[in-house]
Amino acid sequence: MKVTVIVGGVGGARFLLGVKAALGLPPVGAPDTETKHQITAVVNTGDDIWLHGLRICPDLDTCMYTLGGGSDTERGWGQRDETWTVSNELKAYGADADWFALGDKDIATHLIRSRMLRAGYPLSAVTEALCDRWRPGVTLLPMSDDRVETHVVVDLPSSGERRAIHFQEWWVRYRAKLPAHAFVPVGADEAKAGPGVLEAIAGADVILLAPSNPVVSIGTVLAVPGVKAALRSASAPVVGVSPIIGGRPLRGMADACLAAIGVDTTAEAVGRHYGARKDDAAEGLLDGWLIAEGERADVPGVEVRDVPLIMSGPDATAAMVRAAFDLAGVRP
Ligand code: FO1
Repeated sequence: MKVTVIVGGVGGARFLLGVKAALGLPPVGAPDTETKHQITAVVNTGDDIWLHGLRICPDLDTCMYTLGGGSDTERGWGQRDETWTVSNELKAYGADADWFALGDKDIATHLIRSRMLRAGYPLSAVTEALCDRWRPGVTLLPMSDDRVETHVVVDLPSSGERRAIHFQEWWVRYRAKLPAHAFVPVGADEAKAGPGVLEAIAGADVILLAPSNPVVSIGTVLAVPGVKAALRSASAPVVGVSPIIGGRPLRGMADACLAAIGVDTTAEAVGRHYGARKDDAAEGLLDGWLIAEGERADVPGVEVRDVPLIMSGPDATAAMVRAAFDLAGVRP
C-alpha cells in the first residue's frame, strides 16, 4: 500500500514511527526485506534556517534521526548522546543566535548539507544522500527545494516595534510567548513543490495529515503552490489526526499559533480549519478526522471518529494509524 503523510517535526516523526509499525515494518531503520508498502513523508521546511553559514532543516532532520534511530527521544530534536563543544565555543565568541543550541554530531549533518547545497545539489538530493546513512525506511521529501522560511510578525519586547522575526527565534528564543500577529511563509508563493511531492499525493492509496502543528507545519506545506489542489483532487482518501487533545496541544505550542490565526484550540476547530474535501466552497482537505477518545467534534462534511491519540510509543501510534486506515476505508 502507498501511504503519503504530510508532516512537520517532532509530532510528525513520532507519527511516522507508528505508520511503519502499522504496516508491519520495524519502526526504526529500513526493513531488510523487500516490503510491498511504500511510505512517503512530505516534510515541512519552513522552519529551516541559515545559521553560522550552515543550513539547518529541523523537521527533515527530526524525521531522519527519529526514523533512523539516532534521535534524542526526550528532547525530540537533534541526535542522542550529543555534546555541545562547538556551540559553547560559538557562545564564547558572542556569535549570533546563542539561544539556538547545535549539537556537535548534528553540526556534521549541517556541514554535509551546506557543502552539497553550495555545490548546487537541491535539498531533495541532499536529503536523499543524508538518508543513505540514516536509512529511515520512509522516503523523506522536502515540501519544496526552494527556500521557504516561516517568519512571525511580533512586537519586539525591547522596542515594541512590529517586526517579522524568523520562526526559530520566535519558537526557541521567545518560546512562542510573544503574541504572533501573523505567520508569513516567506518564498512560498514562488516555490515549486519538491520533486516527487505532487506524484506522492496523486499516487497514494491513503493520505494522512500527521498530528503536527496545523499552522506552521501542516499549514506551511499547504502553502506550497499545488499541494492543496493535489490533496483535494487525489483519488486517495485524506484523513487527518488532531494535534489537540483535551483542548490543548500535547507538545509544542500549537495553541499560540492557532490563537494567532483565530482558530480555537479544539479538535473541532482545527478540523473545521482544514475543512471538508467534499465542500468545494471551503476548499477543504479532509474526508476523515481522528479526535481523542471520548471527545466530540462536528466537522460538516467530514467523518469524525474518536480513538486514543496518545503517541506513547510505536505500538500505541500504530493503533492510531490503523484507526486512520479504517476511517479511510483502506486495508494494508
Ligand atoms: N529547539 C529548542 O527548543 N532549542 C534549541 O536550541 C533547538 C536547537 C535545534 C537545533 C537543530 C534542530 O534541527 C532543531 C533544534 N530545535 C531546538 C528544535 C526546533 O526548533 C524545532 O524542532 C522545530 O523547528 C519545530 O518543530
